[in-house]
Amino acid sequence: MNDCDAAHRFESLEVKFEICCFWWVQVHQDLIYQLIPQIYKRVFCIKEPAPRPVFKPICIGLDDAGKSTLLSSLAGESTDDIQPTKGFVIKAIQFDDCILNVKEIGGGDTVRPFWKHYYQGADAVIFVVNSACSEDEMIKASDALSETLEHPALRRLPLLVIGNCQDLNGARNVSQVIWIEE
Ligand SMILES: Nc1nc2c(ncn2[C@@H]2O[C@H](COP(=O)(O)OP(=O)(O)OP(=O)(O)O)[C@@H](O)[C@H]2O)c(=O)[nH]1
Ligand SMILES: [Mg+2]
Repeated sequence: MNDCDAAHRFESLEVKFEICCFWWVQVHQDLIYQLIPQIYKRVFCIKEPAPRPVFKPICIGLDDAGKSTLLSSLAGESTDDIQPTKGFVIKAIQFDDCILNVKEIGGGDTVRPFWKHYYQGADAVIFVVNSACSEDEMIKASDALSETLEHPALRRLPLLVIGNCQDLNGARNVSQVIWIEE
């Protein structure tokens, strides 16, 4: 074999090798895409964050209690253009040690009769009350909460009552908002 033949043979082997590599990359594309981030993390010693538990509380309260405003600010979102909640919305709130997927249910007179349809799957109850509201509104809120807690799906769940609107004149303090009977 002369030099010219050897060079030609070498070139055709090189082409075959490239075709093989190209074919291998095509076939194993998905595997490569999965491996690249893992290799990157190994090389730069990036640890996977520990999985955080996810909780699914419901958030209820009369309309205008400030549920959407509160949840949006906890989620780091703007509170500039919040509209009354029709039906329900789910808001994901990330904490260092857990994630809350909070289901906020609108508190208007026309929505409240339907609250019970949204209780399934809840693992806690957050009740928001406007702590500066009138005495009549406070009684209405108390009645709504008592009725809600009688539902079998919620009876044994942890309860958090939030006295919102503490910046307003006449806002009640914690002991004035706690009216729940044992
Ligand atoms: N001053 C004051 N106003 C608030 C506060 N929280 C909410 N608001 C105002 O109260 C109004 C009603 O707030 P929303 O967050 O829509 O109330 P909501 O409980 O979600 O009402 P629904 O969705 O209709 O049940 C808005 O105009 C808010 O800006 C607060 O802490 N202080
Ligand atoms: Mg709302």
